[in-house]
Amino acid sequence: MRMLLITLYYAPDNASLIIRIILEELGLPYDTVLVDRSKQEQLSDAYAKLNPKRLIPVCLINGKPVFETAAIALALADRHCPGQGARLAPEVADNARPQFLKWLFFLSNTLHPDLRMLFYAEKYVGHSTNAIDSIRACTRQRLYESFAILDAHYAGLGTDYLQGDTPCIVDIYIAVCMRWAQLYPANATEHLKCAQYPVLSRLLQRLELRPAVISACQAEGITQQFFSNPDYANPPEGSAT
Ligand SMILES: N[C@@H](CCC(=O)N[C@@H](CS)C(=O)NCC(=O)O)C(=O)O
Repeated sequence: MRMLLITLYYAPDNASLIIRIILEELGLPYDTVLVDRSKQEQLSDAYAKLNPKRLIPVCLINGKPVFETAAIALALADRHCPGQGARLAPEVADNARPQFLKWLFFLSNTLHPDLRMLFYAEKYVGHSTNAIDSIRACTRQRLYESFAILDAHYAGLGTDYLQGDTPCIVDIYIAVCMRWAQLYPANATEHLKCAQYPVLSRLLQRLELRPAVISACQAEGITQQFFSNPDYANPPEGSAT
């Protein structure tokens, strides 16, 4: 298969972390470009040429910008080479593919947008404290329900990972979302408690032992236990928010 030239535009502990873990798991060579959020570089005109919504991540794949985390994740996972790195998505003709896509789209269309509403409430309802508190309270309940749906689904699988004994991009996406839900927004009085989702907790604990996950998290200043008992990133460059 033709070689991919990959450049990941990232900020530490942002959605780009999902992509960095996937790249490490796939064993693909890649470059990174820091988008420094302390300087709001994601809002620059140069960045808008890569992603008109000015969101992180963007991944240049053979020189063309791809945005939307799930699209990047799937595009990369589908280019897996047998015998090299982990297989992170069932093949198109695999009977497991529809179920896999269902959960991937659930994450990108339902759970991840709810996280955004929690973290960036002011972008949805303006700056009134009451409105922010109110949307955060509703969104938190929806998120807890989504994690409970995932926990119940994984409980019925009989395997730690969605597809069996090895992880796929859905498992990785869930783990990073659960990490954030336990930490952000940093000034919130309430955060998700991992222990309330025992099956997902096991998934996170298993994932955080993987060398690819360790090297991706360490590169962004994220220390153990990355997902199951997380702490804020202390990155060597840039900032998470
Ligand atoms: N739908 C987008 C959401 C990405 C997203 O929310 N990125 C956050 C960082 S994790 C961001 O760019 N925040 C900066 C901002 O909203 O200005 C995706 O899946 O890639």
